[in-house]
Amino acid sequence: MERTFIMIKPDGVQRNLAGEVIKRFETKGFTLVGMKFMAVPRELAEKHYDVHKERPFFSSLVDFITSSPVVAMVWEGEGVVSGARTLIGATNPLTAAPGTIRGDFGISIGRNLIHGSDAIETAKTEIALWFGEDELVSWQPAASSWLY
Ligand code: RTP
Ligand code: MG
Repeated sequence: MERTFIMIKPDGVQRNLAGEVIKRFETKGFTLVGMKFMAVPRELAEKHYDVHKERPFFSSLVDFITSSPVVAMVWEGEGVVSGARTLIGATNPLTAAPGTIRGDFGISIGRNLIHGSDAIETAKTEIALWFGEDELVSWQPAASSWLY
């Protein structure tokens, strides 16, 4: 089954939106298989955003992600990588559709509340970067036979 890496960024945690975000993923029907509340070491933030290392906003992005705790999660389900990006909405919260997490709760591109892997291959890399195998739980929720 497909998995994706989701992180509630420091602004999402500070604004008490962690429960709201988790609720949206749960009620959609995706399955939580890993979660941890953590301070992000700078080296991990730099690796996570390595693809953006030449961009002008890279160091401020790493400063932001390491500034306050995050909730790191792995969610599972059919089409969860693109499905999660749909729940999250466009990168700029001002243009993200209402009904999406960024569209409902954000204003600024540098404070867009949540990260979601952008492709299946990226998700595999990010999950391996953030979680050990022993931190992920494979399980079958009773509701899945009513979802699929
Ligand atoms: P994310 O990786 O955080 O899920 O966001 P994303 O795919 O929607 O956007 P991406 O292009 O990967 O950019 C990563 C994060 O960098 C910040 N950003 N700032 N100031 C800027 O122009 C700018 N552009 C991007 C955003 O916080 C974005 O989430
Ligand atoms: Mg991205």
